[in-house]
Amino acid sequence: MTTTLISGGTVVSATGRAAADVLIDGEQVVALLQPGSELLGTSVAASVDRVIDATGKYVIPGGIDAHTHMQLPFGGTEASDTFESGTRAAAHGGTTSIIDFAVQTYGQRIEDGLAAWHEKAAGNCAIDYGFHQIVGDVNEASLAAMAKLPDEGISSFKLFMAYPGVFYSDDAQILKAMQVSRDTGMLTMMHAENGPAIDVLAQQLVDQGKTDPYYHGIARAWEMEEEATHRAIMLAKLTGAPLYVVHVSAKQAVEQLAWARDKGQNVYGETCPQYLYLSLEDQLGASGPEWGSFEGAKWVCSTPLRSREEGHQHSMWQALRTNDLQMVSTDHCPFCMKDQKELGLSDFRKIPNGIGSIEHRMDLMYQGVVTGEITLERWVELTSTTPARMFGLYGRKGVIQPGADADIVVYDPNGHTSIGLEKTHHMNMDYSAWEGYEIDGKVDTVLSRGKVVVEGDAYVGAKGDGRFLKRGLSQYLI
Ligand code: DUC
Ligand code: ZN
Ligand code: ZN
Ligand code: ZN
Repeated sequence: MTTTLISGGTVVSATGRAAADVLIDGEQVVALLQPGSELLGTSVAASVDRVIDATGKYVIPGGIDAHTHMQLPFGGTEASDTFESGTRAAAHGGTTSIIDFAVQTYGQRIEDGLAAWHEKAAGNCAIDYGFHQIVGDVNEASLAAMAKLPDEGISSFKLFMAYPGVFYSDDAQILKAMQVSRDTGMLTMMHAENGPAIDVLAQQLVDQGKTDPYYHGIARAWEMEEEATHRAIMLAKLTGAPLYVVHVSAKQAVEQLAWARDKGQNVYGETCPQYLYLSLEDQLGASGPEWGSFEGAKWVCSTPLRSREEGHQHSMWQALRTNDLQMVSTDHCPFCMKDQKELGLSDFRKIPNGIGSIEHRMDLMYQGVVTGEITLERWVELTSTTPARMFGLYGRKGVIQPGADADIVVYDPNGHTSIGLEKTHHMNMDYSAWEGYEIDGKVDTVLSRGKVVVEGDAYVGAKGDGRFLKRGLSQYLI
């Protein structure tokens, strides 16, 4: 087996940092050593197969993006990244594991939806991958199938309070699914927006001729997120289910989560880079030579971008510091403008919802370290360690310690990353939602289970390197 030493760097964990060399044997970390250590009179560096020089750089556990949608069927089209292109872009950006959402559509058996997802991913991924299960049709057969998912290594499922007629669950269905969550220890993940009310508001806007992308965010008012978050919390309280609210963007939704946590409830939340950096005002002002005011379609996602004037972005950063929100995922759900987003040219409701960010999450969050929003350790915690613990991967992933998979990123704080379609973009999209963003840092080297997959700007891994991750129950359960 190949032995590797990552030498001279600063190893950063969720709880601290130290100068240390990381010794890897095959796929796993075997030791953290004093810099320049010797073994039986010989330097370790001289006795390994390969040395990666990390002098002046950070050595961190590889990023875990716990919310992605490769090849998701949505609005009559399909998310444009395949498991192959999406996981390769992830690797470029320092993410070494994803948890994607297997989909059960309405009328489909969960077993069949899951099998189809395995088929899409198997043999195609650049990095390790796990699944959550979207339950799009809560019925008696689904409830029975859900209870067996932990045996398959799937320890979380997602329900939607939005998208009536597509993925939507009503309160009765949510209650029953949450009882399965309570009984099995599976985490209930919730898309918390009041879909039926949003659909009425959206119809009224369209009837008034307000069809531009901007109105997507007006219809999906923060009150709809706050209300649904509260309802999800109360149903979780009643049933005793552990709850994880996805893509939180409204400060009022965070207040609901903080309130429930203060009362001792097992409730967690994630936000995404778009809710930290981008705003509804940016979307309103967006206009370009090719798409005019339809330019705003690039940032149509749900939950939507929120008003900066109302202070949502500020509140999301704050919640990441105070641990009212525990992690950052991307909700990577890319669509091209051509042929995909443009389906909604005359009606914002027909724009497929989603933003592609999988490649930039580690960089965008590192920029929060540079600007003083979060500490270096919190960066690692939000992007790797907590995702591992939350979704039953910790020990193998999310930490650099003996026995852990050698999923490691060497990150250069003196490097620079210019984000843009013509620059560092590897996602299968014809635009970047992050065009022009400048990051004071750069992914230098990425290892996935001991194998170097990214070196500088070059991808040196292979399709099929990534394996399916059977996950245990959340290590946050009490
Ligand atoms: N939100 C998105 O933006 N895309 C896919 C599904 C979702 O909930
Ligand atoms: Zn969602
Ligand atoms: Zn999603
Ligand atoms: Zn790159």
